[in-house]
Amino acid sequence: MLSWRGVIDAYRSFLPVSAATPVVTLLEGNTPLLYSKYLSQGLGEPFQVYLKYEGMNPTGSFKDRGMTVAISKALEAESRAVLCASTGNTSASASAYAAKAGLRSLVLIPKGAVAMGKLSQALIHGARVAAVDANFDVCLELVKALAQRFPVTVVNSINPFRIEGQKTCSFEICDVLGRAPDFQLMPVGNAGNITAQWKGYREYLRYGRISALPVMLGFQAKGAAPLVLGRVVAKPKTVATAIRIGNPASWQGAVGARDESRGRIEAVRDSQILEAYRLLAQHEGVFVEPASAASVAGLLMLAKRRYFKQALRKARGRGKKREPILVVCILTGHGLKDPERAIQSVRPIRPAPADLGAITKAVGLA
Ligand code: AN7
Repeated sequence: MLSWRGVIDAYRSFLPVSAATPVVTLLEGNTPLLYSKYLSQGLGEPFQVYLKYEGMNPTGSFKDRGMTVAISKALEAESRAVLCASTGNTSASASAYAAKAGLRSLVLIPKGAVAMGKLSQALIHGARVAAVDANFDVCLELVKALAQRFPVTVVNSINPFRIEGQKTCSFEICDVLGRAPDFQLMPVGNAGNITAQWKGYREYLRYGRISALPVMLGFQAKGAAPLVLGRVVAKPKTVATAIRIGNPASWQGAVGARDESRGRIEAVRDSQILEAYRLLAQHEGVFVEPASAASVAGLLMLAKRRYFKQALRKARGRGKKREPILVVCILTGHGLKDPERAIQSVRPIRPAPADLGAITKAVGLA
């Protein structure tokens, strides 16, 4: 088998690159698509649930797919510095790819609201990080203002090359399944990813790689759900810091994906997010960050409301054959990004003296 050489190499004909583009890659993409027996059994026949584990990308999140394209194009354009606002993962990815490309990386983060793992990545990759006394949405406005005054390349998803790269996630899903899933579930924050993946599916349809499109189901945290409410949220709140965003940049893209696919964007409570977070770790052996668990929280919520049964009945009514119903949940980021949250989310560790009786009790054997 030929070795994997990153998403630009794998999907070059779908991406805005030429022979002149210097490819900056950390061999992102080609992430696992895991079959979940537990979640499949929960939905029942003929549903099959798969988990697209994007935390397995080089910097631990899906952002790397967009960043390889954005940084390669920045280098091609002879940019010297890249700039982003971030709830963490974008800054981690931008800083790593900028380091590889020899570009400076400048980062604005909302002070006190970025998980430690992500912050450590931006810092160790050499970014100049400003912790701003404001939320993500304000940071993104400041980034736009800086970019008007200085010759820096913005690598937030308002940079169209980010969207182009991120659509490769849907390509991979189709390539592995042999068709598009019937339903795709994903967290939504700044809404670049749902915009990108919907674009990917539509392109695969246009080029005849698939013959039908998925229903797109996006999930925001209840305290940060502007797309569900239909209005900007001034003070977004959620334990899922990655998606603590009140005014998504790709608002129209998300609404387009929802409406064109006859999907939904719904809100899940923090308690549902944390329940799905533990479930994935304890039943699937998959450690994700809280924001990523929103897709599985959404799956469980919609299943409880019998949403999938209704959709199935409608599909069958349209005369579809008796074949499996494929459901894909995107797990956007790795759990190691936010180890503090993991430790707070389970039973505390038991201290014990080095004594056989005491440790027998401590590990629950007596
Ligand atoms: C793990 O890093 O916005 O809806 O600045 O890190 O495309 O924004 C991160 C977002 C989901 C939401 N899951 O994706 C940032 C940032 C994880 C994330 C999202 C993010 P979008």
